[in-house]
Amino acid sequence: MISQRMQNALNEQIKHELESAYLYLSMVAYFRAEAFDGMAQWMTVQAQEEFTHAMKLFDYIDESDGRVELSALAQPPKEWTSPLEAFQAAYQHEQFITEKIDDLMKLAIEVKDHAAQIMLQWFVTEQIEEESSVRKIVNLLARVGDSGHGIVMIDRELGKRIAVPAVSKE
Ligand code: OFO
Repeated sequence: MISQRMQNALNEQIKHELESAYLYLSMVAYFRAEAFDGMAQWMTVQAQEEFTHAMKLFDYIDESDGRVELSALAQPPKEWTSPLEAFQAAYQHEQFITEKIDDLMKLAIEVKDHAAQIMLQWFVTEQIEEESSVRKIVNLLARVGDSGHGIVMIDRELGKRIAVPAVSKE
């Protein structure tokens, strides 16, 4: 059975993952309003992925004989001054999430919860990819600037991202 401390910390992470989804959905609304439909598509898939992260933790707590508790979500920002600023904010957010995952892993080690350590390993690896994919977009946007042909090409490219199947519980 999961310890109370680990359960509380994982419930807190469910909130962070849902807030990630919420933040990225707010970016979808911003990109659509600015007619960057490709970026909106990319962020839609990102938000969907964040929901699967939350559900992975949800299922884990449930299967470990714990109790999921949901908290109120913070309202995300609504406006950014440019696509670059939005993706920079997404990158900073992913760095924040990586810190949270690292804290969870430290706790799992401290309380000798081997099952949680194995489950969290997936998130440790995932965060490398999460940071990397957003960082690459930030770098591209910084290179082309906020207008002109370059940003149209990036928007078109990002629009090719398609949803991946939900993360398996196995
Ligand atoms: Fe973006 O990885 Fe979850 O939050």
